[in-house]
Amino acid sequence: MIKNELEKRLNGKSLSEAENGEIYAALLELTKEKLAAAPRIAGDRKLYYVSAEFLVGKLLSNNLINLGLFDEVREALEDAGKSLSEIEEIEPEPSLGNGGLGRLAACYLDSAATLDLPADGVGLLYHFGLFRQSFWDHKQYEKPDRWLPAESGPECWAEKTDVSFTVPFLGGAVKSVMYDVTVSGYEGGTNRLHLFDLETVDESLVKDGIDFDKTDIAKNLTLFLYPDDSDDNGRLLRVYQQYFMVSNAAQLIIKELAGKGYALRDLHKHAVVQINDTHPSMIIPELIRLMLKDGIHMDEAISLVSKTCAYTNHTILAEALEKWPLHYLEKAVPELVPIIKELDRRVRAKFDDEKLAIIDEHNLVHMANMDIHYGFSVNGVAALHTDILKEAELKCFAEVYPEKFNNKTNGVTFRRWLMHCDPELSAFITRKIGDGWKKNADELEKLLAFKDDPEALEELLKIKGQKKEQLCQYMKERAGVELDPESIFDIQIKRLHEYKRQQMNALYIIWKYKQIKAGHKPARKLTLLFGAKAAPAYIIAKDIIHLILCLSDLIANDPEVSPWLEVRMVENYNVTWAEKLIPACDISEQISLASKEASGTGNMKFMLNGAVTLGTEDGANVEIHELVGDENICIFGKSSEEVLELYKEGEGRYSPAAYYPCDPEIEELLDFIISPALMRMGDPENLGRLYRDMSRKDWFMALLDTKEYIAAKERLLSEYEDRQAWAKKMLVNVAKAGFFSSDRAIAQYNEDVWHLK
Ligand code: KOT
Repeated sequence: MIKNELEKRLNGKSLSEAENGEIYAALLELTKEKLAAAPRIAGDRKLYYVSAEFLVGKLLSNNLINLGLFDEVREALEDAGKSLSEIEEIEPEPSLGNGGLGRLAACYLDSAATLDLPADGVGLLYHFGLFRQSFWDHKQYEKPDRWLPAESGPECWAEKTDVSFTVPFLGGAVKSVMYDVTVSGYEGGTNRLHLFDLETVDESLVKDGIDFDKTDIAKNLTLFLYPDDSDDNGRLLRVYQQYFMVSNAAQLIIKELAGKGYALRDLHKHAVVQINDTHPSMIIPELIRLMLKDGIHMDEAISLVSKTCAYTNHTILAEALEKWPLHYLEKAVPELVPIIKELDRRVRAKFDDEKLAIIDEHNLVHMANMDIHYGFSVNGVAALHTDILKEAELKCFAEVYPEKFNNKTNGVTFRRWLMHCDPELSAFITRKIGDGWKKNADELEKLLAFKDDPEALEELLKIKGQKKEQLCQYMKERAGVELDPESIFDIQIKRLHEYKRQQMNALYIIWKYKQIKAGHKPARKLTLLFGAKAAPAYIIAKDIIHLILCLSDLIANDPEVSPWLEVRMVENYNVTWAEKLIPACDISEQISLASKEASGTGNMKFMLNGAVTLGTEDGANVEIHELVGDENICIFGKSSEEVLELYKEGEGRYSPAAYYPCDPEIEELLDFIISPALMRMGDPENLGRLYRDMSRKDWFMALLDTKEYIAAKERLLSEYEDRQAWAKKMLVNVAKAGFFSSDRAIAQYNEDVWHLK
């Protein structure tokens, strides 16, 4: 009995007497014990998923679900007058990731364990995760987010091990400490997430805000996730971090290989390394270095490592493609430089094409190029993205290595993103089609049998209503705002970036505001919800937040408009917020400039929870569109081919001048940004800068699709009023979401790339 097991850990108190904090500590201890008792997944060949980010989110419920204990625990707590969801609030969220790339890594660990594949994650134990965001005076402020337990407080999921490595550092060496987080599979065994920390980190370097002394690297190496890379110290620190991560990973891999009694020469038979974008790319020269030290010759070392490493590309954004000045590497990783130079020399000897070089004529080291030459697999993260890699960005590489390129469309774990965040919808699905879908997501298609069943559709609408009510409650407690659950919930949650075009959504808000002011009242109130953090040094992104917060306030204080329109941006958007927002969503905003969003994974989570996508033909939206058909998604905007054309030099090149000031409708919207009403409320510097940027530069072409976007959104809003027809769209979206299970994605990686079992 769970109740007894918990009370054993409550120092004589009963469940009903205990405080939530005590119950949380007891649950953590009990869950850890159960995890320790679960079988460790083993096999002759193992995957190491190396990533600078693992955005795991809270783990208590996730682990309880995977252990099959969730319902029992929830009921035992309920009987004692306690609520599991309130207890969950106590758990800190480890924000060890920025967004999609880190969250994907977490979903993949969950699925690998579920599919019984031996696959461990390797990353860094940042003492401070992504900054904590707050709003004041319509602006973002950043504070450090320390997630590790206090000396006296309850433990956390990461446990110190006695594994430690020596990493070369500034002519000397530093020592690492490995922490392990147990990763549970759904009703399965366990793998590990290994997070490396530096022995000598000094948290007191962090004073006020997120700034810190970046010079003493032996004391600050693992202090922060992605330190500010806007200055040289920050960028150099990033190289040190990456090297510390991959040196530990390489040493761990070699140690485990030896532990199993295999020779280093057999590395590629027993280990495969997935390089999660280029942050871990230095694992290639580091593995080669360790092999050379062990007496293996360069030719063979290169060949062995090339058969072990596979690379995933997550973006084509030029500014995100890592190119390190050689002199940085000479300073931070001098022992790798001769190896990287040798790798480049071999490329140059083989191919007469500057574009294929690793070290370019400006002495910049192209990390992705090294991965492609010296890895055996290169994959994009959605069909369109992989096509763009093959046909544009990495065309010259695809021509010389066609066999290396493959697509692996992203996926998300349905345990967290359906079973946990929407138990009501999960129960509905199980009532209708049984629970086979939990192990085989394709079975969700069986729901299509209920497409014309008015009762089932009615139930679905009711569940959405419940989730909206729950969100309203949460918003009231958290943010003190009262939303109208009868209104349409239109949600855009993702990092703030110009290519994701939150600014285009803001132009819609201006348009709608003006419509209402002009007396065109909508059929129903519309609630627009945003969640987004802007990188601390990303000025325009912060200006866009400023605009949205000003609009939010303007509208809330206008009695003519506020009954029909509400705009809210949640503070400190994170995984926990996503779990509350996604199930309550009616309209999922996926409006990136076509070709720019490699895949997106929020789009999948929304679809799975019965939201209808309003989106461009970008990333995985393309695949969502193909699956659900025109009827069940709202697509608008220019295609990726058209956009890529518009970026080319010459006559057809994009310019916002084509829309501003010559299109009076667009002109009116942009001018509103610097209107007296808004300038009084906000900061003229921020608003002015954003206005100038959008009207003169508009690098991510928001104006290109604005009118089509407004028309598409209005169409979708009117479709919402036919509730039966809308429920049918919801049902088709849920039914077709099976493809986006990370179980499918991981099975494909295993089949095509890893060959683990
Ligand atoms: C960040 C820095 C350098 C290189 C890549 C990134 C990156 C890419 N961070 N997040 N991404 C996102 O990855 C997701 C998972 O594949 C995608 O769904 C999303 O479209 C990327 O933007």
